[in-house]
Amino acid sequence: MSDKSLKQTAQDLRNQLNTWAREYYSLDKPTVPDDVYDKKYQELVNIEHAHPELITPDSPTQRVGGQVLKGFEKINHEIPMLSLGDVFSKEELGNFVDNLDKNLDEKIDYNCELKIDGLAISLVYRKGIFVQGSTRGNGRIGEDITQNLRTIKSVPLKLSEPVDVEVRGECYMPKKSFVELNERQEKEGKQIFANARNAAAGSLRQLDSRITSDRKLSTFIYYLMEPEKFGVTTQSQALEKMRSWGFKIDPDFKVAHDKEEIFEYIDKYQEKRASLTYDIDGIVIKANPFSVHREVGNTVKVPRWAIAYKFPPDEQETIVRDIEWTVGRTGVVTPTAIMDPVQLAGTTVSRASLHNPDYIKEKDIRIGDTVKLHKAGDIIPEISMVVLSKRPNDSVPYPIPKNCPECGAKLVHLDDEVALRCINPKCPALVKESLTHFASRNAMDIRGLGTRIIAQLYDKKLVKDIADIYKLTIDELLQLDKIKEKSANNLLTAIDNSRENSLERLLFGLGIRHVGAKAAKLIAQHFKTMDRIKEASVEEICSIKTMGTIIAESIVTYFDSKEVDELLEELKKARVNMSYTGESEAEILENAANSPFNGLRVVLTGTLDHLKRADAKKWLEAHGAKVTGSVSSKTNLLIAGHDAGSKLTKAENLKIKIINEETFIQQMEEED
Ligand code: 1X8
Repeated sequence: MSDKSLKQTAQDLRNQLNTWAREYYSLDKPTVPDDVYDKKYQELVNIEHAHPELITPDSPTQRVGGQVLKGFEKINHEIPMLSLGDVFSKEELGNFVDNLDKNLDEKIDYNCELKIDGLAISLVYRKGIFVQGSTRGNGRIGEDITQNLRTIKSVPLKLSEPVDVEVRGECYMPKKSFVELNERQEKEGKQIFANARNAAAGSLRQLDSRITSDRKLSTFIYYLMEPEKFGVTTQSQALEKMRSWGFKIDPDFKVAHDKEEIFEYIDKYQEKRASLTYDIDGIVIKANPFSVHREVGNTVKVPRWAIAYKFPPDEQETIVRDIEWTVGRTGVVTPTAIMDPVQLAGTTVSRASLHNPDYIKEKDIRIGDTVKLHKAGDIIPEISMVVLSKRPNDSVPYPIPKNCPECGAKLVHLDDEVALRCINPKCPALVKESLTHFASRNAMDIRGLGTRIIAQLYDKKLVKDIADIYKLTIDELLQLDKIKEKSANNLLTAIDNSRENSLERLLFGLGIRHVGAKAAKLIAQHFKTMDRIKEASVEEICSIKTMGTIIAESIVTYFDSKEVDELLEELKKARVNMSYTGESEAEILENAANSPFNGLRVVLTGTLDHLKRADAKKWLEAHGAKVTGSVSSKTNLLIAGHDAGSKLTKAENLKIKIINEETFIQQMEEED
C-alpha cells in the first residue's frame, strides 16, 4: 500500500472507531458487536505501530495513558468557571424563582438537571478535535489534565462536527467503580477514599495517566460556551446539541414550566437518588433561555440565572463502643468500629470499616466518641467525622495495637503501606483465611469447606496447611460439630473432585499476592504446568498480555522458597493436578450443554460497569446462548446495564425476561 492510501486507511479507521465509541460510551446505543470494534482497533494499532508518524491526537489508541508528568501546567479560564449559589429548602428555591421572574418581562421555563457530585472540568476542541482539558482549580486558574481526560472513554477525542468549542461538565466515578476501587486499595494496603468524589479527584490528578485509565471515570457535560455561535437559544437545546456532537449528557434533565414542576422534579430525584449509579448531591435549576443569562448576568462568584438545591445529607449520629481488629488472608490487619445500632438509608448499621491505623489517627476516632455516620456510594457505612463537642472529658487517643490480635506477633508496615500487617506465616488467622481462600468458589471450589468448618479443623489441629486438606479422613471429619456422615462424605467427595481442577484454580488458590483469578488463568494457560511457572522469570511472565511486573515479581518471589517447594511436593503426593486442562473444546461444549443459558437468544444493552461487553458475549456464547443486537419477540433474555434505552422499553413491552448486570454476574459465578 502506498503511504498516501495508508494514511487515508488510518484516518478512515479512526473515524469509524470514534463513531462506534461515541455510540457506545456517550449515547449508550452500540451499533456493532465488540469483536468487530476490537478487530478494527487492532488494524489501526498495527498500522500505527509500523508508521508512528501516522498517529494523530484523535486516535482511539491514544486513550491508554502516556508518559508520566512531573507536574500539571496551569491553565487560565478566560471565562471563569463559577460555582453555584445554593439553597436548602423548597421555600428558598421558590424565592429564588419568584425573584428572577419578577425581574423579567416574560414568563420563562426552567431547566432542571441533576447536580453530579464530582469535579468540574473544562474541555476545549479545535476543529472538532480534543486539544485541552482542565480542572476548575480556583475558577480562574485550573490545571492541565488533558492526558488524563483522554483516557476517559466518554470524553470524545473527535466531535461529529469540526467545531471550535469549549464545554464544561462534571467528571465522576460511578458508585460501583468506587466501591470496587476501595476494596482493591484496602486489599493492597493502599489509601482508602472517603467517597466517590475524592476517588475521582485522586484519579484525575494522577501524574501517571495509566493509573487514571484504570479508574473507570465518566463524565456528564452540561455547559456550552458561546452558545449563540451554534444557533441554540436555550439550555435544553444546548444539551441536545452537545449530545449530537458526541458528549455524554445526563439524560435526566427536564424543562419545568412552573415552580410546581420544579418541586415535582426535586421529589422524584430525591426518591431515585439511591438507585442512580452515580452520586448526586442536589438539583441544578437554570433559566432555560440564554437571553435571560445575558440579561441578569453573574455576581462575582455565582450566576444569577441558576441555583443549586442541595439534598439534606443522609447522616446519623451514634457512639463508638469498640474497635475490632481482624487479620485477612494477606496478613493485613483491619480495624472495624463497633457502634450503637442506627437506621441509615434503609438498613440498621452498627459496624463500619476504619480501613487502617492512619485513618483512625487522621479522624482521631476514640472509644466513646459520638460520630457522624453516612453511606459511601450509598452502600458502605462510613464515619464522616467525630462530633468533638460531644467527646467525653476523660477520652484518650485510641492506641494502635502493636501486636497481632490473633497470634501476638509484632505488626509491621511493609514498604510505604498505610496498612498494618501480621507477617507471621503461621498466624492462625492468616492460615485460616488462606485455607478458606483455597477452598473458595473461584479457587479450588470445595463446596462445604467454609470458614466455620475450617476454623474447627484448624483449632482441632486436623489441618494446618492446604496439603492437609487432602489427608482428611471420614473419622476426623466426624469429630467436628454439626457434621453428620452424609455431609462428611459429601465434603470428602468435593475434596477428592478438586484434585482434578485445572491449574489456574490451584494457582489462584495458593493466594500469591497480586495474583487474582484472571491473572492466574492467563498464567496457567501460558505455561501449562506448575513446574514451568515455578521456573519462569519476571520477563517471561511479563511477556503475557496485560501482565505487569508487580504480578510477575510477586510470583517469582513466591516460588523462591523452600516452604513453597515442600508444599507443592505434598500436593503432588496428594495427587492434586498441576497442569492446565481448562478450555478444552470438549469441556466448553459440556459446560454449554448444561448451562441454563444454552439455546437462549440474549440481547445485551446499556452500560456495563463490571464486564466488558465482548467478554459477556463470549461467555454467553461459550454457554450456548446466541447473542443478538436487537430485541424481538424471539428474544428470551435482556441483560440491561444502566442507562439502558429503547431496547429495555421494547423488552418490557414484549414482557421479555430482564436481568441487570449484578444478577447476570451472580448467574455467571454460579455457572463457572
Ligand atoms: C455544577 C454542577 C452543575 C450541573 C451538574 N452537576 C454539577 N456539579 C449541571 O448544571 N447539570 S452546574 C455547576 C456549576 O455551575 N458550578
